[in-house]
Amino acid sequence: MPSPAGGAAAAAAPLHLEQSDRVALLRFMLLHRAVEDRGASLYKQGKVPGSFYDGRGQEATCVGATFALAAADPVCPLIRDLGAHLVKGTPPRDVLAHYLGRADGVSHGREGNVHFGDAAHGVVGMVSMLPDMMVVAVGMALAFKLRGEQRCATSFFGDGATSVGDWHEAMNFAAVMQVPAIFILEHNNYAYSTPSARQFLVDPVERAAAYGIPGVSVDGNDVEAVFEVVREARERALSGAGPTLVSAQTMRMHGHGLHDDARYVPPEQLAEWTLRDPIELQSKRLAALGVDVDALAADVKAEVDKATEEALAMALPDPASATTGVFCLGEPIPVGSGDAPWSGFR
Ligand SMILES: Cc1ncc(C[n+]2csc(CCOP(=O)(O)OP(=O)(O)O)c2C)c(N)n1
Repeated sequence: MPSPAGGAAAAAAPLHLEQSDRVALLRFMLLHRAVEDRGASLYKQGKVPGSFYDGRGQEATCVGATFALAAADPVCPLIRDLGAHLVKGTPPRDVLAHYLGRADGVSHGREGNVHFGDAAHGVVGMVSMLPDMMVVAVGMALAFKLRGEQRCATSFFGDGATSVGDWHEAMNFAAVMQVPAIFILEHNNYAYSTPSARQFLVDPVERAAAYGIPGVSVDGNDVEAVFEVVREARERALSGAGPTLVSAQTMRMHGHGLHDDARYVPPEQLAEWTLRDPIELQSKRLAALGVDVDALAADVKAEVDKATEEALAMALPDPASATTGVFCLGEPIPVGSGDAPWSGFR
């Protein structure tokens, strides 16, 4: 049973985070939620084509994990992980322009929803979340190992994805080759309408040992705890000790997408997890340290208001350009031109 936000865990000062880092973690979670809320409202107004997915309630997992990575470490986020894009450096305006299908959005109007990448910032575009990106991350990690580069590759996936064969192949191959990979299981209790109890009897974090991989469980709604376990996993990866499976316990607070009202989720379960809201938890922690969290939230809102206005003013792509920019021609864009926000990298 989760404890209420702002409980005993809030008191412990994190060893590797300065106060500015702790504020940045809250800021990225606020941005994640604000951009998605805005995207959802634009979707309901009919301005966002296709469908719309979000990561409400899971912000701490993608933000905390990505914050622990260097600029040169690529990530493979899923539809729940907008925070990973934001931490890596993709601006909110470009994300909103992407939702709106604008020519200057991240995919230049070529893709919809949250299936986008941003190569310059080290974010790989999603193929499928079941869990093809894990295989892609293992391939990147193997390349880093063969080239002797001090980098690691991170892949996110849900509990449903652990039932697919690719998951087992990726776990096994990554372990055998001891590649510098970090696997982040977003254990959010549902895969579409299938609860975890119908997904597996043995928790995937316990299966990790069978592959020879350390499995670490973490409170996925505690952004600082997620940061710390991923920071350790990265150190392990870079030291040559191979991959880590991090299982972040969290909750999908919305339906699979906006088209899904999630009537199959018991209201008591949502009520229980509402008490563990990751933004509330970090806000209470920082307020206790004297941080003006209301001012921070107002600042984020103003940033998203401005980004929305700018994105709405952008042009749609020229239909004549529909077949250009779909495939990579020429040299791929080098990963990692963004800044890593964690003070530990400065
Ligand atoms: C090969 C394939 N089959 C089905 C889908 C449709 N689909 C997308 S996500 C999803 C459920 C994913 O559940 P989980 O892995 O637990 O992630 P969560 O949505 O909970 O974050 C399904 C069935 C897909 N994208 N790809």
